[in-house]
Amino acid sequence: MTIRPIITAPDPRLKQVSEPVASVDDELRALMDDMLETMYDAPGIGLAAIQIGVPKRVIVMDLAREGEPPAPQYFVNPEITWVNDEEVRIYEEGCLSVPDYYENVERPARCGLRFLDYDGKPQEVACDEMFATCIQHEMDHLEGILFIDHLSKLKRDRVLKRLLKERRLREKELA
Ligand code: GNR
Ligand code: NI
Repeated sequence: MTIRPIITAPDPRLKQVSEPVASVDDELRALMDDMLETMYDAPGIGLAAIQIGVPKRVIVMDLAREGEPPAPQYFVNPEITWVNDEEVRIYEEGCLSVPDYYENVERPARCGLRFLDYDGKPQEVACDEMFATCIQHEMDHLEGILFIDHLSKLKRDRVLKRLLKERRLREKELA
């Protein structure tokens, strides 16, 4: 397993729409293993493949709390089958591709999810609470959408400007 670099905004790769996976084979499982290790190292609770530059519809997640045993979850070709628009959940989100920024995002509180698991077996589950928030955040990544795209243009432009400035500084220090 390998920890891979995480791409940060504003990077055009994060705007790509990811492609469906043709088959869940050992090569894909190796990618999912790398994603999980990268996510744990960050640390984060979810990661979409595009965040390490791979435009495939693959997500890993672990919502175990501190002190609980690890609970890795793998989602290949995930599809939201239904959302409950009546009930929303507001959560202060962050993203490994938008470092050091947190803001409230409102999303449907519950949704259904269909996907292939680590073994390529079809699964269907109902999501609520943190699972619902996180899976919708990750599904957005597969469409090239970041959580800051749900905020006002003012807030989005402010954080993107700061990230660009930080990148230029890093590049200058390396030169
Ligand atoms: O680690 C993460 N925490 C988080 C917190 C609130 C809502 C979503 C997330 S996902 C994020 C990791 C990440 O960027 N996944 O794409
Ligand atoms: Ni994210």
